[in-house]
Amino acid sequence: MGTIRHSAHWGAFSAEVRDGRVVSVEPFEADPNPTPILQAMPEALYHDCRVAEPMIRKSWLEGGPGSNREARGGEEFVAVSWDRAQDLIAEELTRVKQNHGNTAIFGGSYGWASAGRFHHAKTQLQRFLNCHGGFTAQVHSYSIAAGLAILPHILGDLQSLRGVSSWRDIAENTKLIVAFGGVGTKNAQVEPGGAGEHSTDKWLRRVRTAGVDVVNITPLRDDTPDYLEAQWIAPRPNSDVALMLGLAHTLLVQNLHDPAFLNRYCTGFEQFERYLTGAADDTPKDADWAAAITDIDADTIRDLARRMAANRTMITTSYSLQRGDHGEQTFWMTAVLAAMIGQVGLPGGGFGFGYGSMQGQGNPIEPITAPNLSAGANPTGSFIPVARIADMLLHPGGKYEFNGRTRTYPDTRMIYWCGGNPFHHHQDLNRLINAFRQPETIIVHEPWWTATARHADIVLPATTTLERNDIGSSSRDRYIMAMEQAVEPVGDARNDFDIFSGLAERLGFKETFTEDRTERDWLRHLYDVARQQAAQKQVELPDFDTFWAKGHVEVPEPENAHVAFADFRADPDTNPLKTPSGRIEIFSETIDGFGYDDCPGHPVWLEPVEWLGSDNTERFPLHMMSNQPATRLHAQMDCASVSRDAKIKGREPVAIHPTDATARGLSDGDIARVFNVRGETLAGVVVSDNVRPGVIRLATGAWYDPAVPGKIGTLDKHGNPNVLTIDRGTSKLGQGPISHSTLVEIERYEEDLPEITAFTGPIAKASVS
Ligand SMILES: Nc1nc2c(c(=O)[nH]1)N[C@H]1C(S)=C(S)[C@@H](COP(=O)(O)OP(=O)(O)OC[C@H]3O[C@@H](n4cnc5c(=O)[nH]c(N)nc54)[C@H](O)[C@@H]3O)O[C@H]1N2
Ligand SMILES: Nc1nc2c(c(=O)[nH]1)N[C@H]1C(S)=C(S)[C@@H](COP(=O)(O)OP(=O)(O)OC[C@H]3O[C@@H](n4cnc5c(=O)[nH]c(N)nc54)[C@H](O)[C@@H]3O)O[C@H]1N2
Ligand SMILES: [Mo]
Repeated sequence: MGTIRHSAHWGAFSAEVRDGRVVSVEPFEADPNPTPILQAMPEALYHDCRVAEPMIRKSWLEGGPGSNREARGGEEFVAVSWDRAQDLIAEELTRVKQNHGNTAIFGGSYGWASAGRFHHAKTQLQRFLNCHGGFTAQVHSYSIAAGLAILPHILGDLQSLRGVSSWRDIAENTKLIVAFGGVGTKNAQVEPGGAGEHSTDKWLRRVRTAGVDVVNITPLRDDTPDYLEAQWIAPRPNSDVALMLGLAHTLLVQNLHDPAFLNRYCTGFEQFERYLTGAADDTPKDADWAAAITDIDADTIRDLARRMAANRTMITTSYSLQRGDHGEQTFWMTAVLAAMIGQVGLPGGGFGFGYGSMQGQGNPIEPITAPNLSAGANPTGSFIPVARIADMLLHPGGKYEFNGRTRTYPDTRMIYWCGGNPFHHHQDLNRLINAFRQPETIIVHEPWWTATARHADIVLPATTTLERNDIGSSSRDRYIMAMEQAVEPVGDARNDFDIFSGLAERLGFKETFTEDRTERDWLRHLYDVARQQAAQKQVELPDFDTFWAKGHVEVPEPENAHVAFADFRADPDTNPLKTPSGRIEIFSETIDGFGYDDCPGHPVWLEPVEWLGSDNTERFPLHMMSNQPATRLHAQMDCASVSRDAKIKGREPVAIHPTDATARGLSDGDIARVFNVRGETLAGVVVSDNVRPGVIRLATGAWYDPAVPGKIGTLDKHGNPNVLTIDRGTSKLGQGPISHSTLVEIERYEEDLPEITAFTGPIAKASVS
């Protein structure tokens, strides 16, 4: 009996424990706006789909690595002892390293895992694999791969992403927010490492009280909360660069741009101007040109341009815009548009990425370094761009372009995944099933039987965060949270750290891996390091014991508003950007020098591979937005009621405009088949005029639930949009995922509804071993 303090990506909380079981959770008392997602935790903790014991796919166990790989995802598993599982894994790690080298081990393991910074699953895995001689990693993130590639070229660093102007600055100084992709609280429920304080709602309300006007540019009206009373402009999805060009052209021809700013703080406006005016290609990118592409009235575009120039304007662009084809252009053009207005570095002006995409974006905070476990160095240096995993598995030795280099895919023999769910996050899941048939061995640590666990050979039961002690912390949250163990491990689960310690012992590097520290030693150590680093920045943190006894540390909110690029604005000679020119690169000689047709030397409009403006939309006339889910984090907690109560006859809801619904005879509550050439899935219809005509919303995160497990192309019963999305890179520069560029069709599903079987545990369990 008792109460413990803890934290998760969706917020800090306390848990009540009775008779060794968590019975309820309460949000952290200082959190002004906690999320309902939290309430899923007790149910998920004891759900039937927890992995109860180590399990091995039958053919792999009987025939060894590589056996009957086509059966992955559809075959039964055999329970084995921890010792047997660990012996087999140690042997297999040794074999692959000896026969194929460390680059044959894919340990990128992309994924959010849980909030605690010590038991952070991916870091634990990578630290372990580095001790083993290294692995092939993944760089950048599914969130912002295209942005992370382009921003250093044009702005020198990630200030526009990681050091955006604070909400205090916006509330006090901005007059007009132009929000591409909207700015809301749905996505601000979460923060990697946890949020002690969900502050976005508080700041958005202050923005409203201050009388700031908001323009919500998105195909989904509810991306921005009603109380902001925003103007809704709903362009065709993925046409934003054309809209921005139309705005830029209007600024130029109406002499509303700022030549002095462009001259002193930027380089390459001349080249861009020739493109903008049409001097280079006979196509002026004027408001009428933009209107035809975006389906937004030209007068609306001209009017918005005038308002942007006349007011102190903050342009915000959400991460989502660069998760479409040629996503680099959206970020680049955002910066160029802001540069033409000339308010970059002024209070309340300029631009920033990801406001509303994540809780901590714009949160006023002292920049201290959060406690963090080091993964160490990877001796192989081998990596792929994060979202090119299926390409890598299907084309060993294949060549590809990335950020100015021609690179080669390694020959992958083993996948080791710990803390991520590619059958949630990757595009074109039918292609991924095929890719997952290539390596000889796939090992997954998971608390739950996700689709990824079902497609593995060896599945080890990992504890969830409530079954261990940890520290929760994010560089964008003002709190460091103690995370106390609530209960003993459920079933036979073990901490990832303990699993790797056991493997490290078998492989002869236990001391290097553990540094002879226990869990408690590590927490104290990581905290002490963070405390020393904070002291160097004049922020005083209490000692570890005081912190742990109190349950949290609160770092005070800074009094002054933070303005991004203020130093650069004040003196660009003393404080140049870290670009080759020291200025904002409207034209980049570096990028131009790469010679990429899909990412030339200045921002341009490039037609996406699939979008509503293409002349080939007859078969698949609807643009699918597979955005982030309101009721969970990605696929996490999909098994619990908070997420499942929002479903329709067990399927993920799909929102569709009344006109499109009527044309297809669809009504609220129907089950529909959403399909294209890549796959098909069942979803529950919600008719809504918050969705632009021609667009549907099917949020991510419904667990992939194939009608015939393991079969490529089979119907997904549950509403996972990634059976429909395209698996290719944004461009040769960024190679980011393009999930937001997908056309589909939708029709009423008349057949008997198949049962949902995503949450039943392993595909099947064999009793022999
Ligand atoms: N169509 C489409 N697809 C998308 C997106 C989109 O907008 N549209 N968005 C993309 C984005 S931005 C992202 S970030 C990705 C997210 O993709 P992921 O981060 O891979 O998704 P999660 O469901 O959070 O997966 C984390 C997994 O870690 C497991 N886990 C939690 N704690 C532990 C632990 O302590 N140990 C171990 N071993 N495992 C643990 C969880 O059970 C869960 O299965 O999805 C991407 N996919
Ligand atoms: N509740 C919850 N919150 C989350 C997450 C979660 O799983 N659940 N995931 C977190 C993660 S990992 C990330 S990276 C962030 C992602 O943050 P974002 O990338 O901002 O999130 P999305 O929900 O994909 O997209 C936001 C909105 O952008 C709009 N949009 C999409 N494409 C276009 C376009 O081409 N043009 C315009 N104008 N608008 C477009 C869609 O209407 C969509 O609702 O969210 C985080 N927040
Ligand atoms: Mo993300």
